[in-house]
Amino acid sequence: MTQHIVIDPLNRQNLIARVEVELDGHRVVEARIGNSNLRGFELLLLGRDPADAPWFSQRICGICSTAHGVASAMALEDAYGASVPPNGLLLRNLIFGADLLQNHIRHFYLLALPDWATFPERPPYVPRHSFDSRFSPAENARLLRNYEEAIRIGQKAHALLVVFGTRAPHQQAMLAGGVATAPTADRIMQAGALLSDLRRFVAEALVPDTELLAERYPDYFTLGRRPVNLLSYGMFPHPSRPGERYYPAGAVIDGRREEMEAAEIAEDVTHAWFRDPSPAPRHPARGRTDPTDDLSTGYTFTKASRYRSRPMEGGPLVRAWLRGDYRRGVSAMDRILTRSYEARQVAAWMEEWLKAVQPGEPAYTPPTPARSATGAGLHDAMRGPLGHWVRIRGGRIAGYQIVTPSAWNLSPRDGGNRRGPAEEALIGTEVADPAHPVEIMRVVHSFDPCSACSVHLLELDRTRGDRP
Ligand code: NFE
Ligand code: MG
Repeated sequence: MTQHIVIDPLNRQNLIARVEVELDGHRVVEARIGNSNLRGFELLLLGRDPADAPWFSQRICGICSTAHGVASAMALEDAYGASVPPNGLLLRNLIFGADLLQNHIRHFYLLALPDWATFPERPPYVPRHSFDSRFSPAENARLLRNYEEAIRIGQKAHALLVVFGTRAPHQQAMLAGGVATAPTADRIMQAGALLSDLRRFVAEALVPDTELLAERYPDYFTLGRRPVNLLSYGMFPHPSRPGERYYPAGAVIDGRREEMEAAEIAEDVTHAWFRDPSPAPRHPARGRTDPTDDLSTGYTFTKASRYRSRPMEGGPLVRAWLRGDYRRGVSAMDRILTRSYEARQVAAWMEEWLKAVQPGEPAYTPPTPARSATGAGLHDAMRGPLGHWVRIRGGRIAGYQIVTPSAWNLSPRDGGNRRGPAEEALIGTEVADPAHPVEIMRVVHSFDPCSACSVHLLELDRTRGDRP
């Protein structure tokens, strides 16, 4: 007998995605992830000055906003043939690195840990699912203490971002051509003090707490598995070796590593609420955003992003895999572990970058804007590959397409009826108690899903049955 379960919302932040599964007995045999939020940013950028793109596109999200600042500035640099001085690349890496630490710390403690540890029976922790809590009372108490500390440390990560980024979220310092803040000695010292607090928390709390979780729940190295189809655009440009990134770009197809070919990226709208006269998937440089209010077919506002026609997973596990740092497996626990290891690695690199910054040297080279040009900015965000594609005509934006990590990880089925990565990962999951399907939440949350945080342009009326 099959049973239908809906988890809505599926997240502890931006409550706009839902997951539906079919259980055969206790086993997941079908999964669909839907996103009822229309990301209208691609439309509202049309006709604007290209220099607006980094400011506007960062508003897509309150948690990963800096990633959009980076990708958007890079798309304009590509369009203008502009370069960034080494100081600018270092400051950009530092600003983005601070935001990455903020994301990874908050995800583990605030967004994921309530799926595993026992929290007090009082607000803001209620209501909560009952589940198999396997920590001793002393371990549980330590996790809850670190949860509270993570709130303070997350603020320090934002404070670090602000040193060179000027504000958080939605920093204002990154432009096409570099970073507008001067790397003065006092700013470098201030950043160094904040970074050392963050490094200590990552080393003494985040990493050991994640390893404790992995030790208590080793079955999650089996749950949430999917085919080894992985994608990264790379992350953190090297300040003096052009083209090189600390995390390299690459693709893994059925377990085999290959070069990342941007021409192989395409979006399919067969099961998404968009119109397209052509049934073939489109490369984002030729992408369209034409939403429909006909919800009778499809189940999401997320387009199905594909690489060589395959659903590809992105995120810290993929970056560690491509760098050769970690290849244990592709499961829920591998995703969770590598996210914490990545925080440790990035914090260590940030210390190197901070030492390499040259006070007094420029961090910005003004670009010469082109009246007519196209450009692409491909750089991983915290959760996976992030691409911005811009087309400029008459000095104005004539086309803008964005493909986010969560569009990769939470993508729906495509024209070939192939599921997206998180949907694939859910198939086969054993749910002990269908009234409390915590296993499904743990698997989906291992991707750190985010379906557009801060701006909702569309409000569906649930009373009219507008939900899928
Ligand atoms: Ni709103 Fe994001 C990241 C981007 S995923 S968190 O990482 O880009 O949609
Ligand atoms: Mg898009």
